[in-house]
Amino acid sequence: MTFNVPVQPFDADDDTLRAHLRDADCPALLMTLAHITGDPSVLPEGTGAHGWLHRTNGGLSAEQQAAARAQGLHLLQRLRDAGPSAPTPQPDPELLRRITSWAMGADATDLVPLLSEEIVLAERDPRAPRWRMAQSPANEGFRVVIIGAGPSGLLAALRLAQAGVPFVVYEKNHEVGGTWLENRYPGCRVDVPSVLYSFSCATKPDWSEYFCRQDELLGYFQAFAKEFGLYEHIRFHSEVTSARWDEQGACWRLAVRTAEGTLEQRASVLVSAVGQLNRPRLPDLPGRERFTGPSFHTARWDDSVQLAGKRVAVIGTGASAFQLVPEVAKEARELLVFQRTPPWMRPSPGYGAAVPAGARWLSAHLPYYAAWYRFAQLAPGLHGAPWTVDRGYPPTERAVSAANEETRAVLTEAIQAQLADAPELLTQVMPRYPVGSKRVVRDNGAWFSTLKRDDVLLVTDGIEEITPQGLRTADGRHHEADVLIYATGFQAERFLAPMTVTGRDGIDLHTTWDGDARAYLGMTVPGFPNLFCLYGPNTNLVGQGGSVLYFSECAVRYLLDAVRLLHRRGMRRLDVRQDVHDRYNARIDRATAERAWGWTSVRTWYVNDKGRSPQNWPFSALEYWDATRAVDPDDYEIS
Ligand code: N01
Repeated sequence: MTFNVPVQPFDADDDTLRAHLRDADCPALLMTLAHITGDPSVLPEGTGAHGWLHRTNGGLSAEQQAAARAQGLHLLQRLRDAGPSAPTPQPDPELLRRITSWAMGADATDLVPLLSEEIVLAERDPRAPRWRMAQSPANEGFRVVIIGAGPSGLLAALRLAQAGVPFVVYEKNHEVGGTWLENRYPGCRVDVPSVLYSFSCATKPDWSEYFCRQDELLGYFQAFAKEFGLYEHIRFHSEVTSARWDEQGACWRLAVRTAEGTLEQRASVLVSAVGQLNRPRLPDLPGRERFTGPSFHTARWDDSVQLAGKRVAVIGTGASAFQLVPEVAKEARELLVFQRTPPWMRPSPGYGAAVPAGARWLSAHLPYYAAWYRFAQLAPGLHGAPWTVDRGYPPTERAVSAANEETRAVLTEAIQAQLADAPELLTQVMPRYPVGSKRVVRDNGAWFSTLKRDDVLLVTDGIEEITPQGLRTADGRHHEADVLIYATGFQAERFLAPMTVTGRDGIDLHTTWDGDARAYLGMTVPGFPNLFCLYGPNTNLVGQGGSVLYFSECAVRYLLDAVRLLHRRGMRRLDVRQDVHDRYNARIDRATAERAWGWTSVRTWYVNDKGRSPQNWPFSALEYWDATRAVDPDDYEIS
């Protein structure tokens, strides 16, 4: 796999170009046209608003789509005839503003700085560090340790390598990929568009599916590590079990468990890239140990267990179950699905679909098309999503605002349309809480067509106990099962577990957090100098449009700026000020109270036992980008 391939010259005839254009995403094509021709009047008025509920081809009429394709053909002909010398200018800020405002359906002046990093040719990497660490005696011995070679850890490794900062990555597994290595249950795939669930500095024009499968994504991260020479920096089978801050030495002292025993290591800066969603949560149900058949969690898939001919029970109806259940139903003799709270589902016809050849061709040959297509996926999250509570509405457990009610109506209609012939099922699956309170899952029709099968049963009575042969529900019924699969999620709130982290004056991170993790910008914690968390507290984006990887890009840029700051000032310790941290978290909590997940009483992994969300970012994706562009030295005690 090669990344960032420059757009390729082409000599295809007109019919071939027309065929490619039939597969174009028309909003992306129109934005590309406006950009390359410098003429935003090609964008049809009254269209283009990319709301949270993406419509296929932006809701453009058939005539508007045909016009876009016709103009696209002229542009392709011009580029073909001009050959490699065809000019492909960067858009100027005003052009960017006009195109982006069209896409957002509102003035998007605030997006221009971000977009000037996004709308670039594949071979450019505007987010790469523009400094290099000097090789000087003062820097001798400086090294960064990254814990984890999942997506965030790999990105941090690349950026440190680009800045010439010595680093090493410790990874407990045998390979890179993190959660995408560990989760390989049938049907596992990304439910964020592939073009967004990849790094802006490693674009891939030929994703095979709009939402690619686990193996393709794992292959992407492996290729990323290989292409950028990261493997040589990674120590596999190496688990950091503890980290202790050494004030005198201004460094972290680490214990790393390896096959050769526990090694002592030193880190000038410590980066936790251990993820949130990789410690399986098994439900606290009586009898769990007594089940006599095979049982396992989705993230610990047991290939040795044959499901064919078996009566299989799946507990849970979250994002993992949504992917798994349709696949298990194809194999098992009978399938029981235990649902506690039904999820809201978002119609996503492209989910599970192949990217047509023409669309891939355009990404590889039409300058900026891939960037504008990525922007079209990113756009809905950049200004937030319809889950902000409107106190005047007034909010109820049905909807928290008029926009939230509208979204509910669209999603309700989509569910009803699929279950017109199954009224009993409809009652069982209709959520009774505001959209956005829990993670909304992708719907391409597979979920309900599976639940409607004769050999599949949805059970909505609460599970009372697990028995040696199955599960007993609150109505007293016993449901026999040969195999039990826990699609019950992760201990997401246990950030950095099971590591022991000891900061200044011997304070313990987990005691400090007391089960309620907080950090400044999701990254730094007072009393724990030079420690940076990636995908840390309150960095989970609920508004669709961004991705975990987008947040990692922001956080890693901030990390690099912190390292640069230390070096520029000849300093060794960077400790976030308590008041800065507290003010920031108070702001997060105030905003959370005004979001559907902070307002509702429905149970979710977004909120911990203390009733607080240590998980979600309550603002727009744009705000995180803006907040992490550079370190403000005034936020830190630097010594
Ligand atoms: O876990 P979940 P997940 N009895 O916690 C149910 C990411 N992800 O693994 O809703 C009965 O969402 C529980 O019920 P309830 C993504 O961020 C990404 O599915 O609590 N049921 C729920 O239905 C996602 O949000 C991808 O009432 C019980 C389910 O188990 C996160 O991972 C793919 C129960 C757990 O759902 C977690 O998703 C997959 C009990 N005693 C996951 N206990 C991508 O594609 C729990 N449940 C990127």
